[in-house]
Amino acid sequence: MSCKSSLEVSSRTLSLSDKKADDHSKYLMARIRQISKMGYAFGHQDATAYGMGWKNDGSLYKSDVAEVTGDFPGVFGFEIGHIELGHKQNLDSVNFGLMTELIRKAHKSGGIVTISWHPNNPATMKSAWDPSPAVSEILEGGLLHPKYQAWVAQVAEFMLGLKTQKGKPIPIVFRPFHEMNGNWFWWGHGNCTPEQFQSLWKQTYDLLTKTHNVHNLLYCYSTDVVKNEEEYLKFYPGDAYVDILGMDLYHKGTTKEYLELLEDNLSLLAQVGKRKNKPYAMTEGGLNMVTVENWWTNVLDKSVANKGIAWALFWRNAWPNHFFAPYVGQKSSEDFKKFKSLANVLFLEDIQKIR
Ligand code: BMA
Repeated sequence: MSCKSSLEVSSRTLSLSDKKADDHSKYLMARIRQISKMGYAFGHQDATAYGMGWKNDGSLYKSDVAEVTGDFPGVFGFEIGHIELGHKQNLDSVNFGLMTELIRKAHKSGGIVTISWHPNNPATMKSAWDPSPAVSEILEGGLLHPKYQAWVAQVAEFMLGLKTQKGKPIPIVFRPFHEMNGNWFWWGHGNCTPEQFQSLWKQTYDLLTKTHNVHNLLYCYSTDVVKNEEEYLKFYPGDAYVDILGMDLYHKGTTKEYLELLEDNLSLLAQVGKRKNKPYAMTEGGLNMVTVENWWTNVLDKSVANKGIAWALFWRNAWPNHFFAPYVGQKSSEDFKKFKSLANVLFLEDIQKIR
């Protein structure tokens, strides 16, 4: 006899953008909604793939965050840039086979998995940061449409391959084409029109859901910092194509500026999320090298605690001058432990209970 929680049973009645979304995806959505009622989950990009001074070769399971606090993040971010090229590893040198295994482990332990995608520029084959016009060429009717279809087929194959040991699909929060209101990606502001962006989103969505029958994805729309709601929704493809709303909010200026930025942007995100009845999250963020000792409790939690976000995901611990979560001995690690112990801050052990 299977023993399903009441959350799992009630989740069956949830309606997602993908009308054929599987029950596991609906259950993930129900858990995400529940999380935001209790606090917010801490997330980390590539948490188990590598950290400061180490790289997972397949024989370990650890994370900088767990070394500091004793617990893993509640949300695990992964990145599939270069899957479209058929490469064995992503743009940050994470092997896709290992990634699949780490996603399986994160899911099995009760964590939430979110995947971003920084595809190369399909027109020039340079990186995602090459702003040369490309979107019009990959849309239906464009010269590069067949190539783009093949790219999405690779994404579909990866997503369909995400299964538990028992062969059940693993639900994923998929966050393609993010920060589109900025001008640094080929799908971003100034490099395509909002209408072209919306077509790109819908065509990708249709290819995944209809052509390839991928039904384990929740679709997350996430901008960079915005000035107002109009800017937030400028590229929005429509409620029928989005399940979760997000924003990427990095601390780049002074602390005072970041506090204001969080207040303004997350209040706006909350407003849109509530009106649309969609959960919302800080889909990326952090202070590079966490140079402020009490940043977690005094800057971050202070401003995000009452906003209703489901999670806040911090970017990858890549190099000594590019990391967003503490490691053992790092300046902010004592404060990070305090942060973890706050009742509203949910790490893996807390998330496990939401089921
Ligand atoms: C950026 C940097 C890059 C990385 C990219 C995709 O913010 O971390 O080094 O390649 O994200 O993960």
